[in-house]
Amino acid sequence: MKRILVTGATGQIGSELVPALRDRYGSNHVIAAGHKKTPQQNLVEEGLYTSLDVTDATAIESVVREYRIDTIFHLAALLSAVSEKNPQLAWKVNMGGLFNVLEVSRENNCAVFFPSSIGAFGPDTPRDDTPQDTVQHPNTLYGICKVSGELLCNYYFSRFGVDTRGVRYPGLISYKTLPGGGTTDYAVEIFYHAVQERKYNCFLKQGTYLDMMYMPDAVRAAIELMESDANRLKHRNAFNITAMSFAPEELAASIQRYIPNFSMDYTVDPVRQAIADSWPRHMNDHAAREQWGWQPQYDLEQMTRDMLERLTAKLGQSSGIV
Ligand code: VAH
Repeated sequence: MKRILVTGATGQIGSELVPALRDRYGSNHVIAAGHKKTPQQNLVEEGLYTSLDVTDATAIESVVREYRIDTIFHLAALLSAVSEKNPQLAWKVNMGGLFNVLEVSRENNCAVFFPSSIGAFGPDTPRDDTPQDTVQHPNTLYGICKVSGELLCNYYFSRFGVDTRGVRYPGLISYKTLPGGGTTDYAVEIFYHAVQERKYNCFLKQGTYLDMMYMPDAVRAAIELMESDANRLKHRNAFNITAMSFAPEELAASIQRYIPNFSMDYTVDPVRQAIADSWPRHMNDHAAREQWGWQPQYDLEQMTRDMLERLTAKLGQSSGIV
């Protein structure tokens, strides 16, 4: 039975991956680790939680040895917009943390899941039907960390035999945690504002197409990739995966089908607009589908309805959903 460590467990992916892993492998086999001293209650009440600074290699090694970890989902990182505000800290956490995890994994025979991103591509990457293998010249610190992370994970596999695997996540949408400083945060914020105020001021302009995915699909992808047959993997770090591609006005129209009086206007954030404009509009994820059976289950309409229903309940609002 796997013994799993999840770093960044209090973040957007971690807060949903940990419960899914605990359901699958048993609560006592999944250690949630975060930099926060006061994590979400469920992470503590439903299993083991430890605070962990991923820039401290000794601390990581101590947790891995204490709990006899054999698999690490390494999610701890600063997101794109936050990283542009503090690139030095972002490099220290994103690359220093990953290097520490890979070194501890090399010494303790752990498999490693690394979440790359559409941010690993840059302005000269083909933006439509973006190939699995293509030009990667990101011009954000976040993207430089992601493409460097992909290369480092591939190196630890080929040089040391560490079982590293990863995906290039699109923008992720979830209702359990608030956005954490990313460029795709609008696609989460919009739902909170739709349910509470029936209006939203979007920081990306109309026509800004980006790949997106609902969190249940993202969590399932991480688990399925780590459980897949290693012999079928021609790629490892990292697989393009996506579920949908939409622009802000299309998401707003989807919400209006359930909340007719919802309205949206725009105040463009030049920093996040520039980041979004350097990313693909839609990736080709054939390699993931062929090599480990990737298949999304949520499209825009299914995600919108589920998000609105769950946020209405979470926020205790009057439904307003037709
Ligand atoms: C961000 N949500 O916006 C993250 C993600 C593809 C975007 O990496 O930074």
